[in-house]
Amino acid sequence: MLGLDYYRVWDLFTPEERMAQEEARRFLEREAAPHIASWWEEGTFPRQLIPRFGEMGFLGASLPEAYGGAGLSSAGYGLLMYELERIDSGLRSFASVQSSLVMYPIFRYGSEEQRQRFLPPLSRGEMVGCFGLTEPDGGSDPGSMRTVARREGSGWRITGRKMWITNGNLAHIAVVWAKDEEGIIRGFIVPTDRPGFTAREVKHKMSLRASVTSELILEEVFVEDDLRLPEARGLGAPLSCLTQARYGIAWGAAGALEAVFQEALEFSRHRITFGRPIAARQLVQEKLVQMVEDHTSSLLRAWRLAQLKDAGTLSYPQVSLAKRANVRAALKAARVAREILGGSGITLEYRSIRHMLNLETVDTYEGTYDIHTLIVGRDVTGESAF
Ligand code: TGC
Ligand code: FAD
Repeated sequence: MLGLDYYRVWDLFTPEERMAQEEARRFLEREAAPHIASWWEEGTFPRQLIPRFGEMGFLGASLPEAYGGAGLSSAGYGLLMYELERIDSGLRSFASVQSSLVMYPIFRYGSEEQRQRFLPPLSRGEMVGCFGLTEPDGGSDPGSMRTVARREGSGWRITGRKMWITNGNLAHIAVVWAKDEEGIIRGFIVPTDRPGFTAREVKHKMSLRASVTSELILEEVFVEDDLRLPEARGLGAPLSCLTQARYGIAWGAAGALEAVFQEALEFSRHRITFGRPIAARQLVQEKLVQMVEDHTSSLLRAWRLAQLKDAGTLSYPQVSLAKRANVRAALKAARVAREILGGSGITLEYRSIRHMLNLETVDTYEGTYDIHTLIVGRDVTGESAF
C-alpha cells in the first residue's frame, strides 16, 4: 500500500497506472533509496541506473510505443515523476530532461527520420540527452539568447554558451536552441563529440548534488541541416518543451513532500521530550497537518492537470500555477520537517535536509517562482509585468 494519500486520490487512477507506480516504488526503494545519501554526498549521479530506468519505462513514458515510449497516460507519467522525486529531485531531473526536454522536442518538432534514429535509443537509456536553453547572462528571459546558428553550405555553424545544463557531461546529444541570421530561434540536435563542443561540469553545488550540471561551450560547431528540428521556429518551441517538464515537476514536488512528511511523522512519534512524544504536542501537530493539507492540494492540482492534458485543453499558465505552488509547498514542508527533526535534521542520515536543499533548485529551474507568478499574473490580468 502506498503512503500519504489523505483524500484517496490514488483511487482516481486506473489499475494500470497504479501498478506502474507501485512497480516504480518497489524498484526505487530497492535500487536507489539505500544509496541516495551517499551519491548526494559524493556529488555523483548513478550512471549505472540509466539503462535500468529505460527498462522500467521511466524515459519517454508517455510517448508512443512505436518510438520506444511506454504509451502511458499523462497521469501515469506524472506518477513516475512522483516516485522518482520521492527519492531525490536529481533522479527525477534526469528522467524529466531525457523525456520532456530531449525526447519530446524530437517527437514534436523532429522529422520522422530523426524520431526513428534518436527516440528508441533514448528510451532505452543507451543514449543520453541534454537541453541547452539557459545562458550565463540570464535564464528567465530566454528570448534574449546570444547563441547563434549561421548557415554554411549544407549545414549550420553554432556558437555560444549555455549554462546550468542538466546531464551536460553525460550527454551524447544536446538539444541546443540558437538564433539564426534573421533572429529566429531554432532547435538543433548537436552530437556532443563534434569538434568545438565542450561540456564543463559545475562543481561545489549545495543542491541537486546527485545530478550532473554543466556549462556547454559551442565554438563554431558544425551540424548538418538534417540535425535541425524542422518544425521548431521561434521561442514558442523551447517554451512548449518547458511546459512538459514543468508538468512533471508539479507531480515530482508532491512526491518530495510525501517523503519529508513521512520522515517527520515517524520521528515525532518516537522522539520523547518532557515525558511524551513530540507528536503529542499541538505545535508539532500543526506543522504535520499543514504538510498533509499542502500534499493533498498538490496532488489534486497535479491530477487535474493530467486530465486537462489528456483532453488537450491544458494551458501553460495552468501548468505554471501548479509548478509554482507545488514546489513552494514542498520546499516549505522540507524546511519544517528539518525543524521537527531538531539537530538530527541537519545530517544526511535523514532525508529532509537533502530534499530541502534540492528543492531550492527546483524552485528556481524551469522558471523561477517569480517568473511563474508573472506568467499567471499576465494570464489573469491581461497585463505583462515582466
Ligand atoms: P512570450 O511572448 O510569453 O512567449 C513567446 C511565444 O511562446 C508561447 N509560450 C509558450 N508556449 C508553450 N508553453 C509555454 N510555457 C509558453 N510560454 C510562452 C507564447 O504564447 C508565444 O507564442 P506566440 O505564438 O504568440 O509567439 O515570450 P516572453 O519572451 O515574454 O517569455 C517570457 C517567459 C517568462 C514566459 C518565458 O521566457 C519563460 O518561461 N521564462 C522562464 C525560462 C525557463 O523556465 N527556463 C527553463 C530552462 S530548462 C530547465 O530549467 C531545465 S531544469 C531540469 C529539469 O527539468 O529537471
Ligand atoms: P535570472 O533569470 O538571472 O533571475 C535572477 C532572479 O531575478 C530570480 O530570483 C528571478 O526570479 C528574478 N527575476 C528575473 N526576471 C524578473 C522579473 N522580470 N521580475 C521579477 N523578478 C525577476 N537550464 C537549461 O536550459 N537546461 C537545463 O537542463 C537546466 N538545468 C538546471 C539545473 C540546475 C541545477 C539549475 C540551478 C538550473 C538549471 N537550468 C537549466 C537553468 C534554470 O532554468 C535557470 O537557472 C532559471 O531559469 C533562472 O535563470 P537564472 O539562474 O539565470 O536567474
